[in-house]
Amino acid sequence: MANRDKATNQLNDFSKTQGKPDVLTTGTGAPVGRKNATMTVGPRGPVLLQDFVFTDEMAHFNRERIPERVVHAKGAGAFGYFEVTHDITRYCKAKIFEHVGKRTPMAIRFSTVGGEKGSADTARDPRGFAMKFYTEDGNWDLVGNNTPIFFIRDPILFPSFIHTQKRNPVTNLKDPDMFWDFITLRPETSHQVSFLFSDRGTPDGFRHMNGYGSHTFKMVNARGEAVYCKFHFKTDQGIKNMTGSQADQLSASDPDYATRDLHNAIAEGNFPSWSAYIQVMSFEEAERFRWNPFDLTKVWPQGEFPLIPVGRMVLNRNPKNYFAEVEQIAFSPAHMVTGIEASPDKMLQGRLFSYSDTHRHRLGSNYLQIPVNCPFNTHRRNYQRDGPQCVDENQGGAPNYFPNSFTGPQDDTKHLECPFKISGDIGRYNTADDDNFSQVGIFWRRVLSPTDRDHLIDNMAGHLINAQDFIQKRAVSNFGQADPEYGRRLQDALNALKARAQSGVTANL
Ligand code: HDE
Repeated sequence: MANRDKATNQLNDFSKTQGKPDVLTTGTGAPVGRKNATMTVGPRGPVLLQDFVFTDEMAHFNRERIPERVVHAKGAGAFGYFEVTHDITRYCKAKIFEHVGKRTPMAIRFSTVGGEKGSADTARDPRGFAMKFYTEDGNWDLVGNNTPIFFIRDPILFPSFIHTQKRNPVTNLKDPDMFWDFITLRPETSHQVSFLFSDRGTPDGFRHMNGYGSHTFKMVNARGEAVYCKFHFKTDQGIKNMTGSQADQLSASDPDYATRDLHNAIAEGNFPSWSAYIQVMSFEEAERFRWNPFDLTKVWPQGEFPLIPVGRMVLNRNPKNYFAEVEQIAFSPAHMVTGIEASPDKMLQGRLFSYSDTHRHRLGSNYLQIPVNCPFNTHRRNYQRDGPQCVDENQGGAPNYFPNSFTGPQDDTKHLECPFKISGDIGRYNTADDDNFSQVGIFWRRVLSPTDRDHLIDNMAGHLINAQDFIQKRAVSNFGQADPEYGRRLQDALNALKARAQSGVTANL
């Protein structure tokens, strides 16, 4: 018998937990006499419209698919807890950080970005790292990636950027011209693109990579004092990446490699964990900082803003049902709790609108009533009522208006957001020429090892060679501004690929 890992053995393991099979029923709970025979006139006759067993089954089958996520369609989920290991109440009053030892149940979904729901989870792509903490003050979603930065710094570019990561609207094929035309016309992408084409762009599964909130957020303590912060989740399993060729092979031989690896690790009791840290910046430091501290294409130097330990995240349960708990889980950066607030980061601000909007499209206006999205560690008490797929008690007999004199839920000023002063002229500020290359140069010279640099050049040239020459030239110029060696080596690699292709052509003459 082939290697029967825990994932392969799921049905065996399930059936061992069951007694005798339940009676089969229709969707209405009516027991079914014979499942595998449609009701007909005589054995050869036509089917009767009265066959509810058939129409009930077929009608539901026709409606099984919901829209996949417009990005991050392929993903894997797990459940566990967040445990506080260090006191950060000097910065944050959020219940999740209340005291050392406190545990908060949580859910996570790892994902790729550009591929469709059935694509390979070993693709060269950032990895989604979306966490939902079921706190007593409601659900807190920290919807991050495995990179501390992102391609762009202005949200209005996102739909166009994603279009270039997907398929050409005519050929329905991935298109290197689209990909590199946008990337090279928007040089702020250079930092994340360098990360993407290094071996960090092909992590070995989901357990051996870090996670980041990426954005700057705001933390508020019990005295109403606020600081800016960033969140880091460092894998306790150690970083492990694949080379481009290893990832390519797995994309063909086992496109669900990362999903399977996560499932088996948890099923075997080998619970993956991450150590959580924050970086903190005061409002005064932010005011004086030498670049925009809310610029998502840049990191905060850890030499200036050291990592402060907070806690650990442990994943110890697989989903009971993928569609119920992973396809339907709905994260939003706007799902914040008392003590955690948004910073002026434009990309975060853009996301605050987008996620709940996309869930209402994909899951319906009552998506927060779906069990995995329910704030089960507290309860939802408000004046929202009705709407399609309203499946809970719709808040029973409580008044559906506010204010009221009949014990409807009341607001409480202790949960007021932290006031802050801000001023400026309203305008559409072009950020294209903010510093796009300094941190890319540091990444190239100080963060990457010599082997990492070799792999980055090979991976990037192998993809860029398929774009048109004028686009290749623009790419070489951009990366050359980050570091002259970076640009030169990329050009050399492109020349070598062209020479090899040429010799292949002449050899065939
Ligand atoms: Fe997303 N992103 N995003 N994104 N994102 C979505 O919401 C969006 C960005 C991230 O496992 C969508 O449910 C905008 C940064 C993850 O279910 C959508 C912008 C980061 C996931 C959306 C960004 C992320 C998503 C599509 C630019 C890391 C998967 C499906 C302003 C910090 C969550 C959905 C899951 C999913 C919008 C950029 C991470 C369309 C507008 C930056 C991990 O709402």
